[in-house]
Amino acid sequence: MKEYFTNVSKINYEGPNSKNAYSFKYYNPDEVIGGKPMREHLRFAMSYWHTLTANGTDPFGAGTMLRPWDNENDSMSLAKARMEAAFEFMDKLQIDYFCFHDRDIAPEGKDLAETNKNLDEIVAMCKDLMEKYNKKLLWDTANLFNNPRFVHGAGTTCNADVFAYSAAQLKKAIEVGKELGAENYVFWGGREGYETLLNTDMGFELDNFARLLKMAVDYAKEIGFKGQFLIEPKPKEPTKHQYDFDVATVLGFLRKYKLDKYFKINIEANHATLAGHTYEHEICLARNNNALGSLDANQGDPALGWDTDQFPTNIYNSTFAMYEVLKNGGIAPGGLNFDAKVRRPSFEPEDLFLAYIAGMDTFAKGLRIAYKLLKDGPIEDFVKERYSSFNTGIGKEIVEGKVGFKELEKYALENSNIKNKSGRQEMLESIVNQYMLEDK
Ligand code: XUL
Ligand code: CO
Repeated sequence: MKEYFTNVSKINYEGPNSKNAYSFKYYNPDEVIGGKPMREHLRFAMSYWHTLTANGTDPFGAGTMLRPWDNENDSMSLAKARMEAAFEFMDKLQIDYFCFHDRDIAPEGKDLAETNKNLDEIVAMCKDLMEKYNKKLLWDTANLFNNPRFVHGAGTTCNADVFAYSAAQLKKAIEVGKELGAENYVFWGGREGYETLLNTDMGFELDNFARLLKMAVDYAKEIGFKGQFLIEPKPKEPTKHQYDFDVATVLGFLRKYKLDKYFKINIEANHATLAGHTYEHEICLARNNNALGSLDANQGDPALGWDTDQFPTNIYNSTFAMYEVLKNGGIAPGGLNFDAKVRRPSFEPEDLFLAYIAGMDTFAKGLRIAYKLLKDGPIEDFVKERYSSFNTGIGKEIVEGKVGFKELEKYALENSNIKNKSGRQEMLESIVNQYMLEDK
């Protein structure tokens, strides 16, 4: 098979003292941490769209990316070249999983039938390559946002014909997931939201969205698709009000429509910050509701405030994210998908490798620090002690449901000399720093 990335060979672990940019400093895939190899803790995935399909266009200018498949001029040859390159890329970077939208991997044809035919041809090729390279599909999804037909939404459109088209596209994408053994299936509601209530029946749109998801659940059951369904929240962009705003909103929606037992959540860092949360807040909330499904790893830029999808390089953020993942007992069958793109001026093919190395090392380092922090337990011990008033006496009776307002009033009247303890936030932050800086 043709080699695409001729300037880069396999990326190996060389440790923190290596000066070789094309090596891992912290990610050592088979190194065991807490009884599990790093690759199983992290379950890294390549995002097909940012890595193979994107060309660096922005609202102000044309694409800048130089790619080894640029000379392919018909759309199917281009799709095939990208698919071959994708596996070479994952192989060289030791990435075990990948994720795609249906339209990332194969071009649309003149109608849905031809589009599906294109997809079938590429999926067959993908399946062979997955076997050859021993790579797995973390999740697939349907792109229900790019084509102009989705201008008013897909599941939340005002046009029944578009709803039907969306259902058909979704049906096919679930079949593709089954064919390739996808471990999850993601719903990111690209156009599921609205701009103004002046033309929108919000209640009806949400009912319809639930109808579409219910059909997906029924169809998955019918064909025996076993992957976990996931919803990926995002508060805004492209619409002003995205219906799947954040984890809390999605949980409320799923419960209202009795879909909560079929769906978990795919949490993206940049979407969390756009919603005014931290990544770890969203992960913790999902974890506490048994709804943590998978993670899209990236970061935004606080000075910009939109979905910049940058490669994650902030070790505080990756540490806190991995701390939550470890507390969840791991992320499987989810994983860590780099929903991240190189900056427009990082236009050489080598930049793709350097960006993934940066992201993978950032999360590997985060995992190492989080593991030690959790194992030694200074934070956990502090938090446990902070709530210790609920372990005995009146606190225990509250937790056990043995007292109500009257008993508590009696207790409060007799114990009005209340003493609180400090929250010690600065001390705790300095403990985290100590673990960050001392970890080798
Ligand atoms: C968009 C986004 C998507 C989803 C998959 O902001 O995050 O790429 O991850 O559709
Ligand atoms: Co995403």
